[in-house]
Amino acid sequence: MQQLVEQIEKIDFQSAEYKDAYSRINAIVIEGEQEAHENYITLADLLPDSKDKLIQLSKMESRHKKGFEACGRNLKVTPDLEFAKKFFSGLHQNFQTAAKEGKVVTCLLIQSLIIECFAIAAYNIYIPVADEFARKITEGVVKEEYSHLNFGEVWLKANFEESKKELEEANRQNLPIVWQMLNKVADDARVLAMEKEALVEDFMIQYGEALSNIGFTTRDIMRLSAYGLATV
Ligand code: PL3
Ligand code: FE2
Ligand code: FE2
Repeated sequence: MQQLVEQIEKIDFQSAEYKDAYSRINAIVIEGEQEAHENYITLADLLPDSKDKLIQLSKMESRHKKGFEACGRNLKVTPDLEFAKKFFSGLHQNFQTAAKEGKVVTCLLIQSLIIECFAIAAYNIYIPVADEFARKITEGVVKEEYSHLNFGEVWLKANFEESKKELEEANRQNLPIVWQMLNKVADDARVLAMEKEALVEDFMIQYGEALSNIGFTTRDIMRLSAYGLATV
């Protein structure tokens, strides 16, 4: 704790180094919220029974995006959106392909499990080292992300047996992309006083819990949640 306090006191939110790293991380988060917004609209078409709920989630995502845009403006940082688009291209492409094929389970795994767990892990680690303005925004956002994760968990739990095989496959295809994304952001995250190890740990906890809530056994969870991690 004392270490964390000292670390936070040392952060200079206006240094050139901080602002440079923030221009990419802020863009990643803005782009992530935008992708999430679009993905929930697509999911609303794929799951007409949950349409209203999913449209509601997509609206929350645009609010999150606006919140993080304000965080960048507050620090006088211009987000590098081109970088962020590339950063998300792997998951973006896989989500689009799955949606075209009507693979709802894959779409839910990518958005409601992987992306939401990634966001929850990142936001939880960011909150204690954020500037005051961004901390308040991020605290509000992360609470809502749990409800998005919950939507995926509830649906996949209710359809567990018939989804299991597709979940395994989608996990195998998409989890290694998350580890690559973490690697790409690790240096910039460290400048913001966020450690890669903490991000990996928090992600594994969130994702493991989600898989457990859906109905996977501990043995399955160990295998699924670490898939591709050894290559990082
Ligand atoms: C879904 O609601 C939102 C998706 C956002 C994904 C964000 C991933 C963030 C990874 C970058 C790690 C540093 C985070 C810093 C937090 C401001
Ligand atoms: Fe969000
Ligand atoms: Fe979300």
